[in-house]
Amino acid sequence: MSEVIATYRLFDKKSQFEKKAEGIALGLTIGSWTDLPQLEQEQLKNHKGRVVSIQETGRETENGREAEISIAYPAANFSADLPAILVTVFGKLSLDGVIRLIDLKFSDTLAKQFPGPKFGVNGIREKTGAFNRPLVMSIFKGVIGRDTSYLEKQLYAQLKGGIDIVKDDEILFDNPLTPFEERVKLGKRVIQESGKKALYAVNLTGRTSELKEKARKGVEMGASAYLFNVFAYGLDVLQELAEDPAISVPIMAHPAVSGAFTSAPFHGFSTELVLGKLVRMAGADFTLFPSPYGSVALERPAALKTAEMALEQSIHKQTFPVPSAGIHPGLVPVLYEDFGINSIINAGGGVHGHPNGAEGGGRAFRQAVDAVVAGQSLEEAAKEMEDLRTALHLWGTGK
Ligand code: 1AE
Repeated sequence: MSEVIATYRLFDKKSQFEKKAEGIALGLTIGSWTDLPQLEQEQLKNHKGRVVSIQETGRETENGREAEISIAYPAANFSADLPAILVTVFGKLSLDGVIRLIDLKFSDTLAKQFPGPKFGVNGIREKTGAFNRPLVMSIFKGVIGRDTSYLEKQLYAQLKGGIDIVKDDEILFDNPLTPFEERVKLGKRVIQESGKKALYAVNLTGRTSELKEKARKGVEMGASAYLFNVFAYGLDVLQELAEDPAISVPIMAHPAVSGAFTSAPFHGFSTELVLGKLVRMAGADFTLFPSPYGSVALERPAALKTAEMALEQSIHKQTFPVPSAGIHPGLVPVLYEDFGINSIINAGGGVHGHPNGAEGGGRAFRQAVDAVVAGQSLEEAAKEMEDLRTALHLWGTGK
């Protein structure tokens, strides 16, 4: 049967989890807060939610005992889109006390209705020509208030330093000094002139109704990738973009705003569900999320699970995990150990803050990556590599 199984973490002072689970299974499908005498058997059979499992975790909190409960919702109840599914499984329920949605499992027939990434990990490796190592990505910093000549200089420097992918900062919107179209044209020209197989992810911004047309036009003008603030717009907007055959470039999902509904421990959505599983289903080729050790840190288990969900076996292509924020070359060994070869090392300040500029910053990252992949310590590699040595001197090594 086509269905989605939602797993929740919830609490009860009296441990009446069966009653609670049955209440949710009925209340979010054919029931209400009070008995409905007119309910028909046929309705019950085809549309009622089903309690799949109830597991007490043994943890006791001020909210009562903790349990994880799973409920299956028949696909017959909703249209095959994320807005309908999220409202079904966590609509009013998200407002109803201490409860967190930690996972959604989609039956294959339902999952097939979602696009997944157009390119995925393998496609991005093909596009950048970077194999057998984590990729290196950098973020334009200090661009607001500057014009395209600054952007151009910085882009050259980053590519010369060996960066595989450059992205706009998520806070760079369409503006008179660096308009979207100019950034697209400049990116195409500079990448061509550099002779590299790099990508430049331009921030796709503006009103929702204008995004598709803007993205299509950008592709015609030579855009090689897009950054997208998916949580300010909604997952379905990402899906619309990803499904459009004319928007034939990779899309990078930025986590901005997601903390508003993932950060509270007992409410909202789990980080891994949103930043790992759902952005992948909706079509993101990359998912950015805070690493466990940078300036905006995510708890390590959540960061690891996010990467796991982006890469795990599924009918969809893999989404590249991009643990980010406050990353410098000294963190490359721990990033490699935690996230492995199929991940992207991403830095803004850690590239542009390098004393040898963005070019030296890019080189320092590439030197760090080459060292860890070869099983060499950063200290050892730094003896020969000046840019890496400078970076380690400035920011140190480790967490
Ligand atoms: C979690 C996203 C990180 C991001 O977008 C960003 O701009 C990071 O900048 P840095 O590396 O912390 O300077």
